[in-house]
Amino acid sequence: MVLKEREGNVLLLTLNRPERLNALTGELLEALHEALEEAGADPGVRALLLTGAGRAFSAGQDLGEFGEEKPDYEAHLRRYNRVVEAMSALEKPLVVAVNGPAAGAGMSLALWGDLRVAATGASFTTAFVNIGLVPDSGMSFLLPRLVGLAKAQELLLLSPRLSAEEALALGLVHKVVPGERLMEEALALARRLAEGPTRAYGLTKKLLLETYRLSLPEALGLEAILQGQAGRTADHEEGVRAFREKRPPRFQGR
Ligand code: LHQ
Repeated sequence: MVLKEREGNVLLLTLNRPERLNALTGELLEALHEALEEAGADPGVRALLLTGAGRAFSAGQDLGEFGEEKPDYEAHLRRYNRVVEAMSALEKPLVVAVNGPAAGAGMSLALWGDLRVAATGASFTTAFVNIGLVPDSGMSFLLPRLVGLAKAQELLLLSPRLSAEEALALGLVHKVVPGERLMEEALALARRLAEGPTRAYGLTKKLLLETYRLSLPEALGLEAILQGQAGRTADHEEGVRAFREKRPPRFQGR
């Protein structure tokens, strides 16, 4: 369901139901959650890369999963929320390589990447209203923060299918590359991040999430607390030493 490959300090995770456009099932979400938790606890993993097998990134919830036995969606969403919480709480950078269509909760998962690279043929559609549902998997939280309220209203109420270039113009992705170069580019980015100051990345992610709901004095206070933590890392010492010695830093992720 989820392929795991290690490349040095980078963990590559691949959603692997290509025959169903990597549509999300309870089983796949469990596997993804487990992989994220494992990666979070493994000091050898310093960056992650998430992509989809085959021609899609993910079509969102597998609409064929439930049949007649449709579960209560509120309960079912706990599986999604565990994944989103694991992605957002991951104290390591997560690159997402959007290789094809990303729809519904599949688009939400793509957006939870800290850096998002798309193939030219990729597309994004919120899809929820098409089947009479509300945004989930953090989409209602993240989308207005990424693109602003007005654009989020449009994307959620009308569900247009955005091309990779349109997604780039909106800031939904950071870079668009030809499909055949997607994994090479995304891996290069993940490798670069895997050589960086892991603790500072983790704390930066935390700040960017937390400060949205804080007042300015609270945000300044949290910055000071987390800067205190970053200031006690070996990587900070190494960064300053390397700067003084006019050489590139050798960060250890500590
Ligand atoms: C699919 C799917 C799919 C099954 C394409 N499932 N088969 C959370 C909790 C609780 C409840 C519900 O929801 C959620 C969160 C959500 O994610 S809700 C949103 C669910 N996703 C969608 O509504 C997306 C539906 N799919 C699409 O909009 C398109 O298929 C996309 C944009 C993903 C891809 O478009 P195309 O590249 O044009 O492919 P296609 O539409 O021709 O689909 C290919 C096949 O895949 C087709 O089957 P077939 O047997 O005709 O070849 C589709 O039926 C199947 N498929 N999405 N989510």
